[in-house]
Amino acid sequence: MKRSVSILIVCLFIALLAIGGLAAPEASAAETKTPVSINGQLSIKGTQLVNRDGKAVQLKGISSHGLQWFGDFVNKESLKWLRDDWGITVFRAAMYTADGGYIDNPSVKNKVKEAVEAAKELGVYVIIDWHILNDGNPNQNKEKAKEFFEEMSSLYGNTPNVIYEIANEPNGDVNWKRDIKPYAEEVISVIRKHDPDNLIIVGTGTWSQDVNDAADDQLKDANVMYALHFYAGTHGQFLRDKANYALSKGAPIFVTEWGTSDASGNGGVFLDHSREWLNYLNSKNISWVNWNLSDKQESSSALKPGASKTGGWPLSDLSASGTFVRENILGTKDSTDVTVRYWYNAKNKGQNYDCDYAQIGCSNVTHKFVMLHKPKQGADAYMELGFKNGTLSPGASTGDVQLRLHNDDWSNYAQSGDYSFFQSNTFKTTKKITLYKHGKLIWGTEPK
Ligand code: DCB
Repeated sequence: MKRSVSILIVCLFIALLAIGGLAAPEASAAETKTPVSINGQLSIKGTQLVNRDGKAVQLKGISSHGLQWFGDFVNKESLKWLRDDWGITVFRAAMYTADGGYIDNPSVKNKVKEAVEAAKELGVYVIIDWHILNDGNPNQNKEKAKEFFEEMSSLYGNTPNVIYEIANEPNGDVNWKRDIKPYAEEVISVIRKHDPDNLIIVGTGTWSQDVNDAADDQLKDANVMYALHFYAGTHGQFLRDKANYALSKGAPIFVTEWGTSDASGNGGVFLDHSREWLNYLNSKNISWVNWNLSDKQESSSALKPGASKTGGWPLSDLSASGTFVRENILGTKDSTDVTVRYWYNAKNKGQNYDCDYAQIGCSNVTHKFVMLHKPKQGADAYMELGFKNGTLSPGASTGDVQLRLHNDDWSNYAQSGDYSFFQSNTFKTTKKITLYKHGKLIWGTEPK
């Protein structure tokens, strides 16, 4: 008897290689090749972020939650894990100013320094975020901001890793021309005394949605970008229209914060809307940072409550948001080398493969059989599929792939005990068929 195997791969992970996608460190050369060693000093060309060679780069990463509450998740170990297992190229240290943050508790600044030191050692970019929120007018604590950025730029002015974000989300009765721009000019001039070239990102009105206002009245500095923030459950096409307008006026945009949730940080998650946004950002090569790295019980948090504070997270410790964000950081590193494993018992018999039908064409599906030296639960072998000549956009599907396997001697399989086997006439999502990117597990659970 032959066995039939049908696999439909809905692939969130594999996006087209965006022009100028950021090269990722290779595992074998992790000591020497890092996002910063590859790209060096960043700057702006037109509206595009570019590396030291003038090549377009798109940074992707995650933000801390408020450091005064969830600072424990920010350390060298967690950042290393995020670099190596998630593929982040940028990390954001969100230092709230109000709500028990820096103004009342200046020592939270030490967490920022710890994050920057870790980022330097690990070769990732790091955003120092002056996280105004309830204090919606940045002028409220302008002198404190100048003092803070004076110190940061003195310390890190010649470190290419550092990016300054000088006003997270102006909101309330604030206006670009009257309030935000004059504030930015003062803070920028303080930073530029010590740091001539690192990026400075300036928040915009309405919780950093009014990039159109900034675009109409831009700052003079050559390496300034404007913050655009969105929450997928709340903000849609109207906000992408504002972004398009800003770009058309030559204003560079950096999404230093976005969430899969609604604008409260909770609700949802809204993954279809998130996908629409990420497709848009990727199409424009706009860098992005997701909110947030914490285990808070709210949907925008990447980790489930109680997750480790020092990385090492198994996929089962990631929330729906964290899973989605990791996949979208990893998946767009590049478009090649996706493999799938079907785990089963071959009992040392020679294995044969036939492809009956694949929507993408059987000739584009490759296979190999791998016998395990040490059998696992429900598997002494796996069949690995690979794919040729194609890419999948996030959310796209390979379509149906129908295969048959048979033993050399045509004997029966006892397939009910096989790890990846499930009895079903229709497609179902299974975590027991595993998916890999460059040999690294990105979906499912391997047998023990
Ligand atoms: C921004 C803030 C960020 C906030 C998220 C989600 O605020 F920059 O600090 O994070 O977006 O609201 C949330 C945390 C919660 C925490 C709360 C207060 O996830 O755990 O309790 O901050 O510290 C936005 C963004 C957009 C809009 C409103 C806010 N909006 N907001 O479009 O209306 O009011 O915080």
